[in-house]
Amino acid sequence: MLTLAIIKPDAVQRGRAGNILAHLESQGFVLRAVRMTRLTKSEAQAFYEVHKDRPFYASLVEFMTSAPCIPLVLEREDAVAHLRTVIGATDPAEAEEGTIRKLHAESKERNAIHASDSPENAVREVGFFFSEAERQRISA
Ligand code: FUP
Repeated sequence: MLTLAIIKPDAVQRGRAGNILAHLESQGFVLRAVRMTRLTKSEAQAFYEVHKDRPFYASLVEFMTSAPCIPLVLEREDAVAHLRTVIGATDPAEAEEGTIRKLHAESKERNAIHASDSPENAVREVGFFFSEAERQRISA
């Protein structure tokens, strides 16, 4: 099973990307695709559209467009649920010890990593960042 993660701009800028990739691999995730991209405002707005009426939306979009991020496709048994456990709670103050957000996040907004929250969203989010040709390569 596949899921989508994003190493967010805060973690890239603080030099945590390699550490986070190693953490993911140590938890049994196999890296199937990687990009580095700087989201445009309209891309960030579209990616987080589900939150468009929330008070934090504009700030979240500004943060996600502030520097490059690293979208990843990861494979593992029960990948979506397992990755949510490995990243920890949205707010690092509430995240379990040893989770990626506990180890690397600065705040609820600058929280180091995104992970798809359902199998349906994993499909949507892999499609958001990776082309049809790349998805065919991944599943070949
Ligand atoms: P998560 O699935 O854990 O990334 O969390 P949500 O889908 O609830 O939120 C998406 C992103 O919005 C979070 F990663 C960070 C941001 N956010 C805030 O900045 N403030 C909040 O109060 C809640 C979320």
